[in-house]
Amino acid sequence: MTAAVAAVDLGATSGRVMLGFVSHNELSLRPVARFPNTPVATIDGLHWNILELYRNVVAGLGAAVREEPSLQSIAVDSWAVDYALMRGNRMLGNPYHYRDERGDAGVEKVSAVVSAAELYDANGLQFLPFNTLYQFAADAVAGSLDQAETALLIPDLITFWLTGVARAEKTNASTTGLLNVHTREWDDALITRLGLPRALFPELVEAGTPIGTLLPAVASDIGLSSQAARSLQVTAVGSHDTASAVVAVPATGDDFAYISSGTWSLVGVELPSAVVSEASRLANFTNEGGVDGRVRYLSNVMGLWLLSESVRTWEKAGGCAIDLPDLLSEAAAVTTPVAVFDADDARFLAPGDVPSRIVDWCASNGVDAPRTRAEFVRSIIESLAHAYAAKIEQLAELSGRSIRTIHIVGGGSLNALLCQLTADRTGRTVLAGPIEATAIGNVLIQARAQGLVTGSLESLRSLVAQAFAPVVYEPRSR
Ligand code: LFR
Repeated sequence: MTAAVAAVDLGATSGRVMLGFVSHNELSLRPVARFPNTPVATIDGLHWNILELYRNVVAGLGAAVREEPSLQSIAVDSWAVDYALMRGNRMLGNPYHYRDERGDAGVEKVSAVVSAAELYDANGLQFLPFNTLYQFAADAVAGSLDQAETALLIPDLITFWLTGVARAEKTNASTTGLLNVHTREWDDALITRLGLPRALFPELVEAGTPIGTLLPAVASDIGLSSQAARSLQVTAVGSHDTASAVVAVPATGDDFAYISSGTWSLVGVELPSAVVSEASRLANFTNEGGVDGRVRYLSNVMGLWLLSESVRTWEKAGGCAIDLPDLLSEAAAVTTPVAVFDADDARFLAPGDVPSRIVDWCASNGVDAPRTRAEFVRSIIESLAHAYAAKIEQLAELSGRSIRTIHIVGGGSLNALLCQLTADRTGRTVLAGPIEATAIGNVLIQARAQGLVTGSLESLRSLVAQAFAPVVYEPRSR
């Protein structure tokens, strides 16, 4: 029997509500709502417009139950690391965006207490200046933690608003830097050492755990009777979007790497246990928690943010919209060599004029900068493919995994130039798609919790491979 579940997937630039239809041999997806996620800068920094997001989530769920009144389950995933501080039911402030610079003060504070090596031993995470623990340290300095009773990561906050139940789902909790990499429990020793209140951190749950039913007011907002609402479960899935995306990589065997390519590109392999060697720490590879206790051993590459932020800059300057497919075709037609810059340079993290920063990078590295928009785009895509290739070699070496194929999932899998250049620069076959891997991973873990499908991640992945055949890119000789 095919049944329907709803995935709420909040990305850094847009959100969506998707219906997923699943049985033991069928999987399909239907979008019911898409909405922009536009951050807001105020005098105290860069914030998520969380209430607007929630309003869109509720409206999207309303559309979902109108289309599928027998909906069985709902689950939420989003980008990682960011959170709201709560006192009882009250949100104490608007959540900050991870691209806000306040984390930098937190980095200094944390490093004065715990060395980078000790931290990696405890949490196994790559250094990113916005990891939650640095944001907490900045909050502590600002006195913002004084009134707080609980901290809820974004998907946990939305789930709390839907159900009234406050939990911390483990895949996303692993990105806080406060979960122990080996036990996958809150690291009490580290939390105490950092002077953070232990009570801030809710009970942990695994992906696949039922969380609760909708609050009566929410049920009525989405147009469900309270009786119908009783048979609709809100479920925890891999609530870190990347964890859900990795669930839906249509791979067979284990000699593959994945690139979850969206605002960020997460380049990694899935492992049974963490790699916390000194070489891994120095290479800044992370051990994030995956669904079913797997380890997402990966590295963040700056990603298509470089392109979207460039387009935003040009559109602002020109006052008119840019046709991205046209620009990508022009970039594909560029035949002159273009600069390959370090996509991970810290200067590209904050919102702003990325093309000028590329010119700066080229000037400080003695390289000719791109001149036309097509050249900039080509330079960005060549630089991303170059970064992917370097990370894939490091991954193979640090993890001991042999990597035969590379799965690109997420929005970037639609970018033929990026997929082909990745095949060329890595010398490996690239299998592109599905585009909506995150929503699919979210749907599948709900479906498994509902008993609609059974089995390991491998059997879920074979369902994905059947339903969404990837596009193949073979490496061209250079
Ligand atoms: C991707 C992602 C990455 C995380 C970054 C910030 O959407 O979740 O995995 O490092 O956003 O949260």
